[in-house]
Amino acid sequence: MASFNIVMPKLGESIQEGTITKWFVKEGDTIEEDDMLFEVATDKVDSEIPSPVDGVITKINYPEDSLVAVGEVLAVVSLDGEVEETATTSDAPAKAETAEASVDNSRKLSNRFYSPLVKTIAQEEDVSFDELESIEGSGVGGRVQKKDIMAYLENRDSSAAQPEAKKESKPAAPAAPVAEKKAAPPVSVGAGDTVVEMDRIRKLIADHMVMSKQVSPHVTSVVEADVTELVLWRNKNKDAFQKKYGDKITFMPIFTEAVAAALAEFPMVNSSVSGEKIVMKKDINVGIAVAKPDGNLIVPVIKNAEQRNLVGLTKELNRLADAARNNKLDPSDIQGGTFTITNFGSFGNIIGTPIINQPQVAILATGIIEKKPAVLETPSGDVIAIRHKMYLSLSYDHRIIDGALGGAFLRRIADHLEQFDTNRAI
Ligand code: CO6
Repeated sequence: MASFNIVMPKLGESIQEGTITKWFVKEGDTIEEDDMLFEVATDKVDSEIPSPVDGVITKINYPEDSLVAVGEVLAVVSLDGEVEETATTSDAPAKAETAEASVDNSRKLSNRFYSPLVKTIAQEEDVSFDELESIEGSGVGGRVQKKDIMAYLENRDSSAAQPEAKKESKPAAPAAPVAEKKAAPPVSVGAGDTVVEMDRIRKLIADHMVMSKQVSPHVTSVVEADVTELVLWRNKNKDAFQKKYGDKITFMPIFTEAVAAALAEFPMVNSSVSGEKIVMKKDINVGIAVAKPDGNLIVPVIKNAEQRNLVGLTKELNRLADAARNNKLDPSDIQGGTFTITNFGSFGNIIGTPIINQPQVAILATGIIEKKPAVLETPSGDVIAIRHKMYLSLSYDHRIIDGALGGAFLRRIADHLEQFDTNRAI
């Protein structure tokens, strides 16, 4: 009897485990490919996971509410529907094969599902396991679909003359081990104090913040930008923009546009550290910190931000912010970020020192835009004028970004904002 292992998928770059919050199937159920199997909650997002195969569920290894590591076998599906035999045959586990094993027997574990169709195409086209793992999936939970592997093959064929490109797509060496977490001092609880249990997301955010500070030596630089022109432009155009495109334009899309342009000019900032190597990312994927109504924080990602115009950035930001606030984000919406912006100007703050969103190497905080008296140099001498100003703070990883680079990159973002083209048509 052929069987298939359903494993805990990896739903994000830094996610190592997930909680099964709901099973939609039980042992003995017949399922078809793409039927929903279970719901998993991670530190970033809740997601429903579909079946990559047809068959019968013969075994469920973990009950609801179990916290399970990525790659663990959650359930076994009999591919030929022999329910009784599977349940009673003692050698069934020995025959079980994972999708990955049939692609490359040297790799026993994968964090992703591959449907039999995708596996067959991979085998026929001689796609290695590492290559398969590097393909970005457009299906639910980032699953690689037929169209994804076909697009990959088309691309691979056209770049066959460049073997280096393929070499570079292999995953880099794992990051160096992180120093052990220090024990926090004991806290005394007095009469009248209230003790609140952290929820799951809060615990995970807390762990990630500590991890980031342990991994990266943070430094923060600050610049002030005179954004009067862009404020006037936005105020003049915001109603017409909403009428024309059906979306409200705030300052965030303009900040994102400036950041994406600066990242294209300073590719070292758009990177990750892997052991003793620096992985400079091809794509410029800008994460936006969104404050959720439950008090937690999530960072959906605007993919290929440098390729989008202001309308595209506005629409994508509004879609992501809305989905984030309503728990409707897809796992792919929070994956692949290469840089993050946190706009604490939203709640009136001026300057801050944000914590890097690992495994990225820098994060920008945008403060509130305020009217201020400023000295302007004019042909007839200095004058004091009322200008719209804001602070931009950049925290960066001093392992690979020194003050000169971090400072120049930050100044470039400010320059882009100050030089905003006020004649831009909407
Ligand atoms: N200056 C002036 N006015 C602003 C600013 C700034 N920086 N930011 C927003 N706004 C205005 C904005 O233009 C809207 O005004 P109108 O268009 O005139 O109505 C209004 O404030 C509301 O904007 P909103 O926040 O709804 O939309 P925006 O597109 O600007 O931001 C968002 C989208 C998803 C980023 C935002 O809603 C949000 O969630 N912000 C909080 C992000 C957050 O919590 N970050 C973590 C901070 S903690 O980083 C941290 C350093 C440590 C402490």
